[in-house]
Amino acid sequence: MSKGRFITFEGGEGAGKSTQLKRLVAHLEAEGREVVATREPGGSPGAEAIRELVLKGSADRWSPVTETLLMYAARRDHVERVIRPGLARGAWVICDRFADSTRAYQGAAGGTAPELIAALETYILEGTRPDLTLIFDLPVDVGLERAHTRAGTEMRFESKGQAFHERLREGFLAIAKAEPARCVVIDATGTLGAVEARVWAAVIDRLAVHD
Ligand code: Z5A
Repeated sequence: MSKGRFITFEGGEGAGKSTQLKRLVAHLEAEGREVVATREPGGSPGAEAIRELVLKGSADRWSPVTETLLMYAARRDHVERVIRPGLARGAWVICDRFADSTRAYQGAAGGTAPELIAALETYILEGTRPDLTLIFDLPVDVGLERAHTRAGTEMRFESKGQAFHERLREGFLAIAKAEPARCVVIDATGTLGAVEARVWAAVIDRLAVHD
């Protein structure tokens, strides 16, 4: 059985992750791979129930520490029920947001202590880490403009203001700088086709996809 791979898509609002995730899934399925496309918060029934709680309501409904704990409760369920079983049977698991979103949203932008987040990563993930993380980067105003034009997602985080989103962008770029073996920054400006080509090039380069 071929080895499963775990790829996460990260970045600020409206960076194009969801759109590009579908395109990457199509490329991988065309190569004959089993792909599990999933998302956070959510991805399993229990985690989707927590998503309802955490994404709805006013911007200050939850403190950053409470959000961190809710994200990790959801993540543990998702890892146990979807991510680990998928990887164990050799699937490629492609996840729209994962642990780096907690580091960036609740940590860098929200002010939760990095020590708490690091401890949760250690004890809750127990070694389940992405093989590759694509960090979609674009100017905050462009991302928020794009996010406002798309339908069907919750607005709780978008309403947190420009300074929050600037800290978020810096937080994601700092993660990429600290872990260059795992992370690739994807320039998310330009056409859908141009970004898709950057994503595919990164996956081929880092994961030897044709092996
Ligand atoms: N969150 C957290 O705080 N802590 C955590 O640990 C985790 C999550 C896991 C989930 O929201 C929220 O949870 C998220 C962080 C927080 N904050 N918010 N809001 P979500 O699942 O509802 O949404 P999202 O993950 O933030 O994704 P998004 O903002 O909807 O954007 P996206 O997936 O990156 O982009 P998109 O939907 O593919 O594209 C957005 C629009 O831009 C759409 O109309 C596209 O057609 C358009 N688009 C995409 N690419 C392009 C290009 N290249 N050119 C022009 N237009 C484009």
